[in-house]
Amino acid sequence: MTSSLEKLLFSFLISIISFSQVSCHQHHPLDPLTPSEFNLVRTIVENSNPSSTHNITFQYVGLDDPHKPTLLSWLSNSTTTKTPPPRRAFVITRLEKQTHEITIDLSTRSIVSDTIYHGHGYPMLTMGEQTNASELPLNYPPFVASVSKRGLDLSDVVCSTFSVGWFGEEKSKRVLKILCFYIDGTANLYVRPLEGISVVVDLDEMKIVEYYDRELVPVPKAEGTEYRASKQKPPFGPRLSGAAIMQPDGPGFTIDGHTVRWANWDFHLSFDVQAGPIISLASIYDLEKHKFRRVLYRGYLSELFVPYMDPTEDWYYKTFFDLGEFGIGQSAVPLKPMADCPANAVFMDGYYAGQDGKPVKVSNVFCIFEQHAGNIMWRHTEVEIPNEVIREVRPEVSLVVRMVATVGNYDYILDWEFKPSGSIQVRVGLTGVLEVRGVTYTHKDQIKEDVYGTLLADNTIGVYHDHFLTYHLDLDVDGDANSFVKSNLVTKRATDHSTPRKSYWTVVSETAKTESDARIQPGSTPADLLVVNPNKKTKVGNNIGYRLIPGSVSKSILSDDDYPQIRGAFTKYNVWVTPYNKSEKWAGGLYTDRSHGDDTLAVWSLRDREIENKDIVLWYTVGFHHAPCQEDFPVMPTLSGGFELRPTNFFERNPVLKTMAPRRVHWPNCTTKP
Ligand SMILES: *[C@@H]1O[C@H](CO)[C@@H](O)[C@H](O)[C@H]1NC(C)=O
Ligand SMILES: *[C@@H]1O[C@H](CO)[C@@H](O)[C@H](O)[C@H]1NC(C)=O
Ligand SMILES: *[C@@H]1O[C@H](CO)[C@@H](O)[C@H](O)[C@H]1NC(C)=O
Ligand SMILES: *[C@@H]1O[C@H](CO)[C@@H](O)[C@H](O)[C@H]1NC(C)=O
Ligand SMILES: *[C@@H]1O[C@H](CO)[C@@H](O)[C@H](O)[C@H]1NC(C)=O
Ligand SMILES: [Cu+2]
Repeated sequence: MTSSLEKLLFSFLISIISFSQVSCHQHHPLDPLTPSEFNLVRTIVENSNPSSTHNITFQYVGLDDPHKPTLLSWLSNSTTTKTPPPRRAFVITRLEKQTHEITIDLSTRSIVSDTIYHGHGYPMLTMGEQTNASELPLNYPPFVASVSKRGLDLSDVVCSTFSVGWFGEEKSKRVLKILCFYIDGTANLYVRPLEGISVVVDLDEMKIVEYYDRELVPVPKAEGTEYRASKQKPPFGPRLSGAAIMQPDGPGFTIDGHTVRWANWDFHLSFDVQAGPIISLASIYDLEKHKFRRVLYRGYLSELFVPYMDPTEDWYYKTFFDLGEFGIGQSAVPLKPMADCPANAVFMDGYYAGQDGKPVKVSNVFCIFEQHAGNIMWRHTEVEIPNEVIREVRPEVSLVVRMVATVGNYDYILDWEFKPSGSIQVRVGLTGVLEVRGVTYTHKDQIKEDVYGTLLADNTIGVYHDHFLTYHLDLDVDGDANSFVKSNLVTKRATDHSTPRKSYWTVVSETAKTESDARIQPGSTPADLLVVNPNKKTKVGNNIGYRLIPGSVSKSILSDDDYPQIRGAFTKYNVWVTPYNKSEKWAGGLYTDRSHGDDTLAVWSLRDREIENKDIVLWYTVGFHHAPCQEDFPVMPTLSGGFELRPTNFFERNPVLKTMAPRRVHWPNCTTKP
C-alpha cells in the first residue's frame, strides 16, 4: 500500500507525536489509548524482546484504568492537584506459545510488570490470526478435493473462524475451527454453509491439524438469500415516508475530548477493543442541590454468550463468547451516516492495536445524537377545574450513544440512552444473518427427528440459540458506598373484617448482606431491585437510590454441568452484585477462549463477600432465547431488548418538572418533491 520510505516517515512522525502527547498531560485518565500511545506500547514491548520482535502478537492492548479510589480522589482534587494518576497500558501478548501479561507505565515509558499466565484459557483472538487461519483451507489439498467432490467452484468459497469452546479436556490447545461457505450468486454466505466439513487450525503453529469431511449435504441454494437492495426484484414496498431532523443551533451536547455533556448529564465515553463503548463517571445535575451527583462510575458490556443448541458432532462446540473470544470493540463497524444514525448525529472514531501492535482505526465507531422519538416526557390534562382546561405536555428528548458490532454473521446494536429524568436506558438490537445448518429437508413434514432448529427455507435450518449480554454496572449512587435492596411485593390477606377487601400487596424491603443474597432471577417473585446509598436520605427520609428495571429476562436453561454452561455460569441468574474489585472486569473471565469456567462472575460470587454499604457492582444480563422463524431469513429484522436504570427517591421530586421544552424549529422555505 505504501512504500517502505513512507512507512518509515510515518513511524517517525508517530514517534514525534507520541512525545508531545504523552508528556503534556491533557488526557482524562480514563481516555482510551491514542494511536501514538499504541505505538509507544508496541515499541516498548518489542524493545524488551529484541530477538523475537516479529514473533510477538498483540492480543489485547488497552488502558489499565487507574485504581478507583485514586481516580476519585484526583477528580475531587483536580483543581488543586496537578498530577493525574499514572497512565498505564495493559497488554496481553503471545510469544513462543506463552501468554504474557504486561503492564506499561506510559509516562515513564517503562514496563511495570511482565508475567506469564499459566492458567486455563487464551486471550482474545486477533483479526489478523483469524484472517490467516481462515485462508488455510483454500490451499489445503483435502479441502480442495472436498470442494470439487461437491461440484463447487473453489473461487466462490470463503471461510470463517469459530472458537471451539472447552469440553472437559485437561489441557486445551490454542485451536480454532474453520467453516466454509459458498458465495456463488449471493452476498449472504452464512446461509450457504458447506456442511459436514470441519477444519481445525492450531493457531500457535498456524496450520491445519485436523480435517474431516463427514457427509455430503446440499449447499442451500442462493435464490432468496440476497439482502442487498440493488439485487432485489420487484415487487417492492411499502415506501416509507421521509422526515428530516433540523437542529439549526447545532447539537445540544458538547464533546470535550471524551467527555460528553448534555442537558443535565455529564459522562465520559471510551472505546475498548474488547468491551466496545465504556461509559464512566456519569453524573446528573440536580437543579435543587445545585450540583452534579454521581450515578454510574463505569458501565459496559462485559460478556456476550451465544450458545447454540445443536449437540451433534459438527455443531456441539458452537458456544461463543463474543466479547472474550472475538472482542466487541474489535468487531465494531463504521456507522453509516443517515442510516445507522440520524442526520443530527455526531461521530467519533475509535482505535485498537492490531496483532502487530500498530493502531487500527475504526472510523465512526460511535455516534451520539439527540433522539426526538415523538415520545412524551410527562403530561397532564386537567378538566375538573371549572371554566378552565389545563394541558401541560413535555415532549421527550434523550441522548443516545450507539455502536454496532458485527460478529461474523450477527449484528449487535448497542445503545446507551440518557434521559433528562435521570433514567439510563440500555438497549441492544439483534439483527444480521442467522447461523444456519445445511440439511437435506425441503419441507417440515419430511422431518421426523429433532433437528435443533426451524426449517427456514429449502435445506436450511435456523439453529436454536441464546444471546446473553452481561453488563457490568458499577453504580455509585451519590457516592461509592451503596447497598442492594430487594423491595419485595408481598400479598397480604385482609383478615380483620374492617375492610371488604380480601387482599392487598405491600412492600417489604430486604438489604442484601452478602453476594448470595443478590443472585436474582427477576420476575420469579415480584420485587423492585434497587441500588441505594444507605448513608443518604431524601428530606422525607427515603433512601436515595436507583432502580433496575429489567427488560427481557431470559436466563440460561442449559444444565449446570454442561461445559458451555460451566464457562457461562454467570447467565444462571440475570442479576448479581459483587463488591468492587478492579480485576473482576470480565464476567466470562480474562482468558475466555477455551476457558474452563474457573474465572467467571459465578465463581467470584461464591466467595459470598459482604456487599452492604460497600462499593458494589451490579451485573445484569439481557437474555434472548432465539428459536428462529422464517421472518429472520435471509436477514433478520432487529429484535430489541434492554433494561433501565431509573432514579428512585434519588431526587426530591420530579427532576424534569422545570425542564424547558425544546425550542420550536422553523422550517426553512424549501419544498421536497415525492
Ligand atoms: C519466530 O518463530 C519461528 C517459527 O515459530 C521460528 O522459526 C523463529 O526462530 C522465531 N524467530 C525468533 C526471532 O524468535
Ligand atoms: C485531596 O488530595 C489530598 C492529598 O493528595 C488527599 O489527602 C485528600 O484525601 C484528597 N481529597 C479528597 C476529597 O479526595
Ligand atoms: C498472518 O499473515 C501475515 C502475512 O503473511 C503475517 O505477516 C503475519 O505474521 C501472520 N500472522 C500470524 C499470527 O501468523
Ligand atoms: C479481586 O479479584 C481477584 C479475582 O477474583 C481475586 O483474586 C482477588 O483476591 C480479589 N481481591 C480482593 C481484595 O478481594
Ligand atoms: C420564507 O418565507 C417567508 C414567507 O414567505 C419569508 O418571509 C421569508 O423571508 C422566507 N425565508 C427565507 C430564508 O427564504
Ligand atoms: Cu439470535
